[in-house]
Amino acid sequence: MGKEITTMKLFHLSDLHIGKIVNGYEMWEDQRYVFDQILAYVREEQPDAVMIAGDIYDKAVPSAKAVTEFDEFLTELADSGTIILIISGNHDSAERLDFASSIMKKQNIYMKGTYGGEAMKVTLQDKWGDVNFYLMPFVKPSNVKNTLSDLTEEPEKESAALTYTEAMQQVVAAMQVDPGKRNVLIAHQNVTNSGVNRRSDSETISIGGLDNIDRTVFDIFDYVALGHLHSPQQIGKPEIRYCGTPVIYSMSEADDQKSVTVVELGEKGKLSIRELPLNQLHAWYNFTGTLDEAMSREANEDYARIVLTDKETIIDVQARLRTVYKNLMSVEFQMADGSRPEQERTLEDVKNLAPDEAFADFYNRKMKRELSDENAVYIRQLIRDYYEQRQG
Ligand SMILES: [Mn+2]
Repeated sequence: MGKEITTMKLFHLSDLHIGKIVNGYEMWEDQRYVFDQILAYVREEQPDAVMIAGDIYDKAVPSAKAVTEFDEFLTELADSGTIILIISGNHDSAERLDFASSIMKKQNIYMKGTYGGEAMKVTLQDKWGDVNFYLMPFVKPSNVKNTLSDLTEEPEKESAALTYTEAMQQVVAAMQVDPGKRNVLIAHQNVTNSGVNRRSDSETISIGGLDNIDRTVFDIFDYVALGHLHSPQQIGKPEIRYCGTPVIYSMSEADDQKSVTVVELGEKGKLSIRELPLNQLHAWYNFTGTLDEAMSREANEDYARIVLTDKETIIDVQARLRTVYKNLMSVEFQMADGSRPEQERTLEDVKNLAPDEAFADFYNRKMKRELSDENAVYIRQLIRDYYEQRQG
């Protein structure tokens, strides 16, 4: 298209979560600090396309401020002359993201919010020919099943629920990917390698791997630009990749080096991947020790989680810690032997439990008796229904 491109250079981003609030802290400044670095990289590196693999916003109904922030970011991206490819994630409202998408195409912004039976296909060219981009918004098996009912002649097949992997097979089949061309998929799903990937605390949990998609479903693609998991990682091979959030959103990501993933496509079968580091406005600080030790640090603005090992009760612990830790995110207590006081549950404990186990534990503590089998079944069903509806 116009200029001769020798190598196609792509930026891969995801999970911006614009408007996210963490432990009561608004992250506007943190987000803008990182977005400015991304825009500087775009001006410097001049990618042919920028892919944003879902979770643009943190909420399905973003605040006016969140919309304005994204608008500014998008406008500056578009002004650089790059092509922008965007899909919705599980946090986004698919319909809202589709708004004005046909007008935006004229600005080289391709947005795919809803899934109605096919992914959006965008074809770019370089000296080795076509590169086909498939924009696949976040989909649930039920979305896919609705689109299949017209096609299948076998009603008994329709009624059977699809797993995520099966649904994804259908979606990929509908793309009719030409294996002779170079193909890039943009998706926002929970993709696993032999059932495994690396999660972090700022993602919305789902129960029991229900939403796992085996990565082999995507073997036909030259590169798979994924969103959904918040720590950067490859899934089974370098070409199936989560770029991770650009901003740190939880303590479990404290040691992540956040980055922009840069993918350069050569002729079919040739590609290189590198990372451009993104600095954070605030460091995330995780401390375990006595109050005295915690207070010996210089005053700072780190996002801090303090676990205290003091044995005696401390008055006004939050207020005292805040004189040193301006951005105190949480305070917890731990006994000197490493255990926590009896009857106390921390987020760490509960996090390792399945939702139904966490409820049973809560019930047991409140009611001082065990949850009956009958009620346990009921609760499990309730939780399952809830996640099915809310998904992700
Ligand atoms: Mn996300």
